[in-house]
Amino acid sequence: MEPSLSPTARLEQEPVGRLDHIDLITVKLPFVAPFGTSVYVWTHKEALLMRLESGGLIVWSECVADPDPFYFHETTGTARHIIKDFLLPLVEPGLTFGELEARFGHVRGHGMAKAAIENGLLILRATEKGIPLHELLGRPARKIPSGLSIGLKDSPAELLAAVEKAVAKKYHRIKMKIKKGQDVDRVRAVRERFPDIKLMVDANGDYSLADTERLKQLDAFDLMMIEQPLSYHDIYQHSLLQKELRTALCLDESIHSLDDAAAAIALGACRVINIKQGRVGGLMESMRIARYAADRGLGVWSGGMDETGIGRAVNIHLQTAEEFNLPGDTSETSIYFNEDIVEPGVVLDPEGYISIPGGAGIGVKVLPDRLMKWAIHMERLR
Ligand code: OSB
Ligand code: MG
Repeated sequence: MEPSLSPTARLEQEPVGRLDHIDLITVKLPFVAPFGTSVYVWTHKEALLMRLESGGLIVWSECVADPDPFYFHETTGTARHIIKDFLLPLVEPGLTFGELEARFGHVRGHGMAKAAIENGLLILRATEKGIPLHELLGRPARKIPSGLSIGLKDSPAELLAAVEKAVAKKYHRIKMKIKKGQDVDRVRAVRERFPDIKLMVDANGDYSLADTERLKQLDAFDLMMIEQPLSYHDIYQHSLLQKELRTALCLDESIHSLDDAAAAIALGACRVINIKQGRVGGLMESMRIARYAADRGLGVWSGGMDETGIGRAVNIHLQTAEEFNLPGDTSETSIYFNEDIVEPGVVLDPEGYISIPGGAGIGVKVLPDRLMKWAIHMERLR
């Protein structure tokens, strides 16, 4: 294939494999501790996993949707419905990934459902070729910087303790969740105690333009960025807010596609983009957004949905792309789970980096006993 093609253009020409069987398995894993945000407090990760079987190979992918529509409108329930009734019937061997994406384009939205299939088929393709996923994406291996997302805590003391642990682990940047009433004072407390750490905040859309003066107070703390301060649905108002703030804004919830990213950049609505591969419909659109945004001087990082080891591994492979120029929300498995469903888990090296799991595909193995222990639903689609 022509070496001049971009990695995504090359991927578009790869053939989609034959699917002998496809199963959806829902697991419900307890979190080590509740994860609090301005929109909800999660105590478990309920994940919709996809098992793809082809010519004796078995690979897995993960739909990043939650069972509830509190962070994003898609849920494990809507994803199951869209996958089963609309997307899977469009998957045929002999298609290229570009053609598959075009077919999926007929279904409006539902990026998390689309991503589960597209990523699964890309992982299958890499596994068939005997290469790691990042190599199929056209990227050499590199050590991935780590980042932690610290949920809302009951007290400043608990927050400081969590930050202290993360600093000791050498996380490359620390994000703390904020919400109205748990913002300026909390950030000040962390900043006073840790003057030099790379720190950012995520509001998950808790504020409105009426809170501009309050948000301006955050300019005093040398934050890397403020993630999604305004509505989950907004781009324009963020562009007005960005003009009032010195601190960079980062969009998460509002960005569902390359077109959204282009609109946000054209409007000056953010200086950083959090790319969640599920939220934007999969790895190929993620790479397009990353290229587009990095070429225009934006910060780009890979977000997380507190995934099991399957989705976590996908995010790690994606971040081999050099357009991901900031540490993302990729933390150690043990931050969320005592018992994950895969091996090996994610661990940080002494400098806080994450290494790419070796071997073909995503490089992690699903443990059948763990899967059975935590599964709450199973369904064969094909
Ligand atoms: O807003 O980035 C977010 C988790 C679930 C839903 C939304 C968000 C998050 C996180 C955690 O911040 C990211 C992670 O550690 O995977
Ligand atoms: Mg966020």
